[in-house]
Amino acid sequence: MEHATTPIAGQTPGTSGLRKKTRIFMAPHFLENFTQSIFDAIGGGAGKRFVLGGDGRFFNAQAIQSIIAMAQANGAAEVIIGRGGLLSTPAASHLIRSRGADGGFILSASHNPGGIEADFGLKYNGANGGPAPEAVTQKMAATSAGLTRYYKADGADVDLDTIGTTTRGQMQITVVDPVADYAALMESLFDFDAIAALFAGGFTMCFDAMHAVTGPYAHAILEQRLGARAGTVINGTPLEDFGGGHPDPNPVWAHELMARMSSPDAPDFGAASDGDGDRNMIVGRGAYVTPSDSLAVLAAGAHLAPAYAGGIAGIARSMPTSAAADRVAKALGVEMFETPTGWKFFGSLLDAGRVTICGEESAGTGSDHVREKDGLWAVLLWLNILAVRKLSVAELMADHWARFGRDHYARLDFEEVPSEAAHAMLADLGARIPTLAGTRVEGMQITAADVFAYTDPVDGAQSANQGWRIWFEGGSRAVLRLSGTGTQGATVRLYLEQYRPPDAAGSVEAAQVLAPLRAAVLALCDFQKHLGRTTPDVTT
Ligand code: VG1
Ligand code: CO
Repeated sequence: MEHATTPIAGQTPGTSGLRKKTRIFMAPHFLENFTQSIFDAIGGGAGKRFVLGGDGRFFNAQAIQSIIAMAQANGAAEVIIGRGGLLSTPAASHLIRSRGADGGFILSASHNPGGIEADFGLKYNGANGGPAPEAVTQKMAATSAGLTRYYKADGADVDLDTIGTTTRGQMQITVVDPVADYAALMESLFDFDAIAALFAGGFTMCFDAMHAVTGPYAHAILEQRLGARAGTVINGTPLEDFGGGHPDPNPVWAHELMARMSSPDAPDFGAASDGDGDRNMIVGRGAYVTPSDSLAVLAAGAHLAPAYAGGIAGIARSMPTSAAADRVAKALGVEMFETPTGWKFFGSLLDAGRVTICGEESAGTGSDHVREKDGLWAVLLWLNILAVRKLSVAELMADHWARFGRDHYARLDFEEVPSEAAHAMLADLGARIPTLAGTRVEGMQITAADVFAYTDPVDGAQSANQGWRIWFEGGSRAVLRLSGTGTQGATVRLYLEQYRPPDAAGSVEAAQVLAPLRAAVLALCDFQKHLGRTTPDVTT
């Protein structure tokens, strides 16, 4: 049961758990070492109850069998597993909370592609259902660096396909329907009658599950419970390699959905979710909604859904997310928080009841119903708002901008660039940050610049170096940071935004509004010199 091992380099969790190439996770002792580091970092597994599931990508089932055997050998009392080893990230968060578990292991590399040559990941969520806070992930990394043994029971694989309870040594194994509890939670939050009436009235929708975990959830909730016509959900069967695609819901990777939404017979409403079901993309007929705007629209309209009828306590957004939600918070007279990137930073605010709605520019929105972002939740809140307001997506957006003005926004991703080049470029920028205010670049005046640091307002935890921010005359802002979810080289993210008040809002394209800002930042950082290019791989 006790196996000797040696530390394996590179076991430091990033923005959302540990992500590596699948073959690395499959290498001898790699998964075991990191899993044992988690058990050690949380004070052991003895007597504890854990939720366990993943997004169904290649190696999911095998990894689950290993973690079951390790939970048993670490003395756990129970593991609660989604049938077939499947659980979306928000459904896992809900199960941890509703079953009073001590924590949960979620196997996913989220929006990264899956397969033996692609990516795998493992994240640990605590008893509140949310991602382990930084202090705990730092402990996991430190433990992994000195690990000399792990505990793993021998024995045959557990049957993951039959709902019910069995035992292994001291440990109970409970296999549950991955969808049922989650669907019931959604029904408790939203006006399902109003949404069902919308569909019965001829409203059409296309939901692209991108061959990932949300397929079974979307079929059950949208088609079976709410009466959306059969065929509403496309790519609805989870595949180990997500059909060879990136399960990343943005206009680039969800091109099948985007093509449908701009075709002459486009449905009224389109949506997509990512590998593990925590992200969402919203698109109307010919009208893509940026995630930052979606957060603002959901916060402004949440009171139209039964769960939020009493109003919201506050809103939190990650720092690179646009200020659109800030305008809503101001209008509602509620608190607004700006946190570092990653859902773990919302947990303390949600637990303390300071905020109800949270979101990120990367297509993540959620509320206090779980402690993760939640793709289908966002889709259902959109449907609930549309059902009450009886507007199209384009009309709802026009209405929102007429009231609040518009935060034109773009994120440019420079992917898989050499790590040294990315670090050199940002070190160079970092060195100049203190002296940038008052200088001009490409004809634009810089008004302020800093390195974002965060102190959690609830528990005082501090996080430094969370991205570089530069403000320009006219109120535009640029943010640069390095991705913490990639598995190869470095990815530089450049976020651009420019506000235009209601009287100036209108049909101007974001790309046009942001062009001078984009040129200024590319020149300021000298992307050409450092990265050899000024064209991003993906713009969202
Ligand atoms: C990205 C996004 C971030 C998100 C994270 C996890 O991180 O930018 O907003 O929280 O992915 O999303 P990074 O460090 O690569 O920018 V996912 O759907 O795990 O789940
Ligand atoms: Co995800």
